[in-house]
Amino acid sequence: MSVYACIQVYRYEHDPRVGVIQLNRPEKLNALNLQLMDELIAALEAFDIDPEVRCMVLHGNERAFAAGADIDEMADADSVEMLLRDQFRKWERISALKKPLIAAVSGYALGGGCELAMLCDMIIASETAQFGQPEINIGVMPGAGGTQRLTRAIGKPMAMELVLTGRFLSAHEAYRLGLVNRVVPIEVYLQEALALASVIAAKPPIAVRLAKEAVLKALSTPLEIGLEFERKNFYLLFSTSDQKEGMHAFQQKRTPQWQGR
Ligand code: CO8
Repeated sequence: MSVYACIQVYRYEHDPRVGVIQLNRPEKLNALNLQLMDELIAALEAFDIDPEVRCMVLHGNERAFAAGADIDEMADADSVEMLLRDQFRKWERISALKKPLIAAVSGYALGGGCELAMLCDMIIASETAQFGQPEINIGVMPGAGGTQRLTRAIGKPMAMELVLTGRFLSAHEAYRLGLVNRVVPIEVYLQEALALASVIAAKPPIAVRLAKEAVLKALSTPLEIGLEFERKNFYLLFSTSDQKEGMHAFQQKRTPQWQGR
């Protein structure tokens, strides 16, 4: 039995190296309340240190990935209360995860839901997915990374339009703008994300980890520093047995057997 009230945690049946989390407040379109976020972060961090797990998938249900932070928890708060609660700072722990995290998005990914999807490393969208930062319509603005991550993902003019109008992006628009990796029929969006996770789970895990770190570095550093970081990670991999195995297997024309060391 799950120890969590607002999420379901399980392993992909065809590949137990893939850890899966489902947001599970369907009656509230998976609105991200404090308890759900605490549970989600705890479950992600548990997968992140579980040696059997190599990649993670986060999904909601067909109607909603998540329709935002829970408005009921914020509606009557004042600034000092919000400041002291500082609930969105801990969301950044998701961006510190070492293992890749894939969002499988169907239906609404709005406000904090869009911000949560953008905290993931890749997004697989169903044709029904809708992305948006509609906080302007309830008198506020994005507060969990929307102005920063959306702008980096789709560029200033479109991010500005979405944040200032609250308009939703369709899945295909989101794909054209580079926000999502691919758009697939609703019947297969979760399978597609799980299959992608399974491909990554089969790769040498230390190389995956250092490569993920290096790609993320590109978002927060000037090119020169990012290139230096990349080179150091590349050199570091030469002390793994998986580097020897990978290159020798290539030379010997056989499939490599990864040790994760
Ligand atoms: N919070 C709380 N409850 C919600 C939320 C939410 N974000 N979204 C939906 N719900 C609830 C509804 O209240 C409703 O509950 P009930 O049945 O008890 O009345 C239930 O979910 C179903 O929703 P609807 O009846 O509204 O369903 P519709 O199909 O008519 O509409 C929409 C779907 C368009 C998605 C609509 O629900 C909606 O507009 N939701 C709010 C979207 C929104 O504004 N999201 C942004 C929230 S603010 C935010 O995320 C800030 C994040 C950054 C953090 C920084 C804060 C400091």
